[in-house]
Amino acid sequence: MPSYDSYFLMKSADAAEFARERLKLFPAGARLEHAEIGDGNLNYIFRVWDPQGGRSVVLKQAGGTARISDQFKVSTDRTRIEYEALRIENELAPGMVPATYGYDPVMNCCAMEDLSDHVIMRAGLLQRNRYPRFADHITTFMANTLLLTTDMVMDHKKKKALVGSFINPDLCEITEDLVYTEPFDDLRKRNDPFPPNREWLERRLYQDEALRLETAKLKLDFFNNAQSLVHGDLHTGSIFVRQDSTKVIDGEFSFYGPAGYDVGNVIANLVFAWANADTVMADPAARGAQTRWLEETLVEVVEGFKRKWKTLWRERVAESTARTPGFAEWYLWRVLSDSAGVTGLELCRRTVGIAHVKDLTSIESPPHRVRAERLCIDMARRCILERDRIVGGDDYLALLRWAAERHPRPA
Ligand code: SR1
Ligand code: MG
Repeated sequence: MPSYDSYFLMKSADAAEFARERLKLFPAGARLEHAEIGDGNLNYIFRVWDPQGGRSVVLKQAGGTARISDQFKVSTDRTRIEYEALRIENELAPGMVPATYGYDPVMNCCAMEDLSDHVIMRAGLLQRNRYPRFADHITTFMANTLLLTTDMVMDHKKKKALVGSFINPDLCEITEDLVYTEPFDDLRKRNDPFPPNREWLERRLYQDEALRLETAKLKLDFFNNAQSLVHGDLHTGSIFVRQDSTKVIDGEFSFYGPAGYDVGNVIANLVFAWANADTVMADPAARGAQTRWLEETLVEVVEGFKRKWKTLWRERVAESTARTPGFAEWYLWRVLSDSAGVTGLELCRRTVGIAHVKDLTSIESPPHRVRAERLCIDMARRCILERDRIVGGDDYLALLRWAAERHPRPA
């Protein structure tokens, strides 16, 4: 039996024993079942359950390189960061993240609630499910975690201490490279465009100097703007859903950064779901119902976020200078502009870069995938270039409709 006194990458049997013997999550002698269930880019995820007692837990362990590629050397400290972020998020937005059961700094492993009764939102959307509570839940999560961790609300020294404990250089570097740099300059030659779109993407992304200038400005903001404790990877693969429940997972990218980073990720991933549904669904009535729900959700994500942000601002902001007339409006406008910019960045990087989304890659017919990708990219470009004017849900809807019309569905 391993002692768990020095780090090694566990198999699922080790994880079961670790949960029982080290974390004491099961009675001594419990006969546990176990499986490795991870399919993400970075970590190893184990489900451990006790068929007799009925309890089940999930363990997440970090390895020294990413699962997607050994090129990414990533500090195992990310598990501590995720664990601490989960505890803060559970305080600020109760019930919107899995409960935590323990963290072990030697094995770089944390234990949390098993959410097997939920599905990953991206998969659920690709099965054409709809989640009526999602917009309400995710806007509560974002408004609460993003505004309540700023200097506008927090004691400034406590906030600075949090900034320090969430310094996350390796994971930020992944984002700086994959989101802010390589979609617009394939300097490491690791982009992975869909071949029929390769030249079109090169012209649209690598050869447009005005676009590249704006992405450089956005990257500066990501480097420097320690505004809020952001989740840092809030796409639909990081969200578990049920009809009545939403749970945000996978917080290892958390750090103090621009609040708009999370909002833009949610918006962009709803656009991917829309592009898939509008391109792939053959039956007009079913397609209309799915795309309408996605449009309403997108609008409500933006408008609900603004509404909840403004309410919280009135109730919770303590910084005296924030009461200066015009400041509250200016501050929210900056967050919305960043959100629009990040929406564009996320749409670009998931299309051209190494870390794709199934919404696009699962489209089997080449002309259909070409169409879905092009509409995402044309919308993305305007989100980046015109971000200061994109302030409401209807602005996104207008851009989505404009891009879809430019690229009609293939017959
Ligand atoms: C090397 S990790 C690639 C991507 O997977 C994660 O989920 C993040 O989105 C990251 O950019
Ligand atoms: Mg993830």
